[in-house]
Amino acid sequence: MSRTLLPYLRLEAFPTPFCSGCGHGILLGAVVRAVNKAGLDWNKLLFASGIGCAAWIPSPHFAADTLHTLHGRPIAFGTGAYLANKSLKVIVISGDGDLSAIGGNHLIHAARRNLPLTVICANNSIYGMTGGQAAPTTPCDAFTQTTPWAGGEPPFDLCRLVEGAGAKYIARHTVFQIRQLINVMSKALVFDGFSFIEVISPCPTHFGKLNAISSLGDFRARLKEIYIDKRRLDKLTASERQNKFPTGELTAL
Ligand SMILES: Cc1ncc(C[n+]2csc(CCOP(=O)(O)OP(=O)(O)O)c2C)c(N)n1
Ligand SMILES: [Mg+2]
Repeated sequence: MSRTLLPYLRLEAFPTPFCSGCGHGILLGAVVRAVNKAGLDWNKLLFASGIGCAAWIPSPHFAADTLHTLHGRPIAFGTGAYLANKSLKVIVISGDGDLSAIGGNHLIHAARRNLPLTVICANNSIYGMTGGQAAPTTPCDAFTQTTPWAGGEPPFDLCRLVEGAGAKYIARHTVFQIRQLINVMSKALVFDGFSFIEVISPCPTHFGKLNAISSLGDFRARLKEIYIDKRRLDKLTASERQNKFPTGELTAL
């Protein structure tokens, strides 16, 4: 992190609680860079998160106002804060479980109502903090603590979910695509209306261990197979596109 960005971090909160190889730390750095790139005033930001590993990204690490709330409820808290003070820029950062399982209704209705929030979903395909249970984002063939037989249920495509609900700025990247990720996040942060960024983040401790992905290099290779630039994906046949997800700026209306 460059010296000019250090004032935006609470240095006494480091090192982060994230496991070795977890993508959430990369996302933490990317958010700081994206806020800086977007030219936002840190004194007018409110970061809201729920409960989970991802919810620790803003709080306690960012030197801004942060609300570390209840599981599934960061959008509700963020909406209330915005209504009380419309000069705030509210940025929700939370996990896939938090935002699409227990908090799934808040997510789709925030998109439908075009609330002026930026929601950044750290999707590690699992409930990380509670020990690796299946989430609505867990691929069918993945093993988890609660699906030891794999062959589970089909996952949500979170970007299509919020698109269907009416979101007008939607993008997805993995934490391995750091420049692209910072770029779309900085655009989302100044978008006039609801914006949604899905960030694919590896969880070596639970997802990796249960699915025999032993190194970060293996994670990267696996994610490269699944998350493909939307222009490249569009050229594949329907059967080749199965179980693959587009990356990039997916909707910008
Ligand atoms: C009402 C309620 N239900 C369940 C929990 C337990 N719980 C805490 S975090 C979590 C899941 C976290 O998964 P995710 O949001 O994907 O974040 P990650 O840890 O994977 O980053 C659950 C089920 C809780 N704290 N509160
Ligand atoms: Mg998760």
